[in-house]
Amino acid sequence: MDNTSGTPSSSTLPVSVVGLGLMGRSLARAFLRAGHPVTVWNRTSSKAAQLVADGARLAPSAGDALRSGSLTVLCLTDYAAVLDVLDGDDVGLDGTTVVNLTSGSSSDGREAARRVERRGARYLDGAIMAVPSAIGTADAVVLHSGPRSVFEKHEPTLAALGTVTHLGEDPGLAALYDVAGLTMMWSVLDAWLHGTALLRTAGVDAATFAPFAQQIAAEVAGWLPGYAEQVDRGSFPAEVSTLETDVRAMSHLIAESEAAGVNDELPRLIKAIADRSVAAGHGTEQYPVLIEEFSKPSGAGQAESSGR
Ligand code: FVH
Repeated sequence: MDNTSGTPSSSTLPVSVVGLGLMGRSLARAFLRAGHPVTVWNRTSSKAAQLVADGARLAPSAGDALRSGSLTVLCLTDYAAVLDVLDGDDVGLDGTTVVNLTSGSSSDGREAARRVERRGARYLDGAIMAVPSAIGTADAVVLHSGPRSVFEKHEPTLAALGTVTHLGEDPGLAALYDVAGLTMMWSVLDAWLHGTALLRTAGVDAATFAPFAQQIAAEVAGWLPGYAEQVDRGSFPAEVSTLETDVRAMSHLIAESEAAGVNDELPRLIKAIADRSVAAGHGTEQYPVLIEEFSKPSGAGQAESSGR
């Protein structure tokens, strides 16, 4: 940034970090490395020792930390802890900017935004898609949602943490993307582990299966943009195979799992969802038609297919 006007460059803007657990300490370290004056506060002050040795200032209270930064990053266990801190006696928020990187739900994020903005502060909610050691590198993806103008103003500072993105004005979006990413991650890992369990019964080890599994995962990932178009259009013509054909293959998967003596809960769940869709008349359509099953509460789908 041009600094000839006397305007502070982004790296000289003071930043506060409240919450110095494993993640909070990494965030504070990244701001220090980027050249920011950093104020820190933690309920257990001893966790600040190394950061203070590295140049951070330890605030005597959370309120002091919130007054000291051009923005304050919160990274606490959960939203209950966030409210404990923000509702503290000496905490005034008027005119401050709070970036809350604590994990929580979309409603937690929206509620925190309402409370903070009501007290005269600007608020961004966020989600960290990285481990502490990645913070400060491009591999650390940090999602933000809330007013775009607030994000744009602080983006050069937040960029010290990694690859930062703004998802939209709704403060609940960061948490929603976070959990959408988690459902992808655990579903892929569970599928790989189930496949690994099957192959191990024939003496094939996990390392041998892994490259094949990687290839399948990459191929399926390539289908997503086309399938997303079908979902957004709400039209699911069978271009490659019908859901009925997929359901027959699901039966083979269950039978193979039973015969091999491995856990069959995952294929049974997969087939139960597809069976409901076939029963609802979608057997000749393509797989993404299952969005209709995923878009209603679980009980509703089960009740319909059992005639309840
Ligand atoms: N660590 C990670 O890899 C993940 C990556 C993805 C995102 N998470 C989220 O980041 C939040 C913090 O996680 P953390 O790993 O830093 O957690 P801890 O090391 O357990 O630190 C928790 C800090 O919260 C403070 N705290 C808790 N309750 C209160 C409270 N009522 N009042 C004030 N502070 C509170 C705690 O203070 P202390 O116990 O040291 O006194 C720690 O500073 C989290 O949302 C992850 O999901 C990290």
